[in-house]
Parts: sequence; structure tokens; C-alpha cells
Amino acid sequence: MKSIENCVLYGIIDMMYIVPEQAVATTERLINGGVDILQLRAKEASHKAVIQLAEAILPVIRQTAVPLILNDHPELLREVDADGCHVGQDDLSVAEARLAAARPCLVGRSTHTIEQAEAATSDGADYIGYGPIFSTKTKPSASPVGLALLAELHERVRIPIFCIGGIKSTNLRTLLAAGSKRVCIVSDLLLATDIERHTANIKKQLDSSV
Ligand code: 3NM
Repeated sequence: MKSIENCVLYGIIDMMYIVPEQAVATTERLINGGVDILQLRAKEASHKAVIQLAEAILPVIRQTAVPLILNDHPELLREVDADGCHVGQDDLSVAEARLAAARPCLVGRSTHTIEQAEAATSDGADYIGYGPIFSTKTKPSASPVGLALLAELHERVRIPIFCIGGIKSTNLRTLLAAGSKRVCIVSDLLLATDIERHTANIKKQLDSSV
């Protein structure tokens, strides 16, 4: 499996944008396009539905080195062969997520301030998301944090930081210039006419910036 330090492009199979029947094909497109790590995010789905979706996409993922992360639901890692879970500020702590998973796994944490990012690091998170950088329809209630603190954040926090929220091919250059090194993109990838090609273009921009 690819180590988290070597991941720069984080994709999400977000069931807000696709129907279950599209999950496998969308996973293939994102992976062929070059996502390094993939999350399954199904906010409204039952546990059973999350397990079914994960089991449907895992055969595709296991042909690659891409880790699969479940949004929320650390306890489902007892039943599903995914590689980790991602917890928000209002969810379980990193330690509680590890206990719920009951096996070694990656744990990611959403953060919205430098203080939360530092806390996630000392709590033992493997990586953080930081955002929303820009306003986004995927998380409309969250206020954008902007670009101002990115350089300081990257100086103070040593675990991988995936900037998230409203990131698109059209603002990626600005984001990278402000100090970002890794990104998580949902709608700009999933709503692309050609998901594989769009993902590959973004991956190329990221790879050429490091
Ligand atoms: N978490 P898009 S922003 C799922 O700030 C999520 O923690 C955020 O989707 C955070 O790429 C966000 O479509 C939405 O803007 C990202």
C-alpha cells in the first residue's frame, strides 16, 4: 500500500454526487486518473449500504496500491477490509476511532484551524484535512478558511496536510503558490465530463509542483 507521505491527490467517492451503480466505474476512473488515496463518503447511507459500497469498490482498489478510507464509521473497519477511517471534529477522537476499529489502520482528522491541526498531530492522526479553503457546495455550512495561514500551518504541522474545500483545476495553482502540497478534491473530479482525464491533469499539476 502507498504510504500516506507519498500521497498528494486524495479523491472521494461521495454519494452526494453519484448513485451506487456508478461507484465502481467512478472508482476506476479516479484511480486510472491517478488519485493516490480514496475515501468512501456516504453521509446519509446506512451501515449496511456503506459496507455494500465498500465491498463493491474494494476489488478495484486492491488491484492497486491506493488506500481506501471510510468517512466516519471506524467501527465498520471490523467488518470491511478498508485501510482507514476519517473523523471530523464532531466525531470520535483519533484514539476512540482506533479503539472502535480494533485493528491497525490509518486515521485522518478534519481540521479547520492551526490549533486543531496541532491537536490532531499530538492525538496521533496519520494525516489531516484542512479546510474548507474556498466555499463549497459539498459542505455549504462551513465558512472558508482561505489561504492566509497555509504557509504557517505547513511549518507547524509535520503530518501530511490535505487542503480541501472548493479546490478545482482553476484555483490549484493559487493554492500551491500559497504553500499547499497535497489536496483533496470532490466535486471538481466527480462532476468532470471526463473524470479520468481531469484527474490526470490535476495529478500532473501536483506532481510538477513538488
Ligand atoms: N470537508 P469539494 S470541505 C468533505 O473543510 C469536505 O473539512 C471539508 O468538497 C472540510 O471538493 C469538504 O466538492 C467538501 O469542495 C469538499
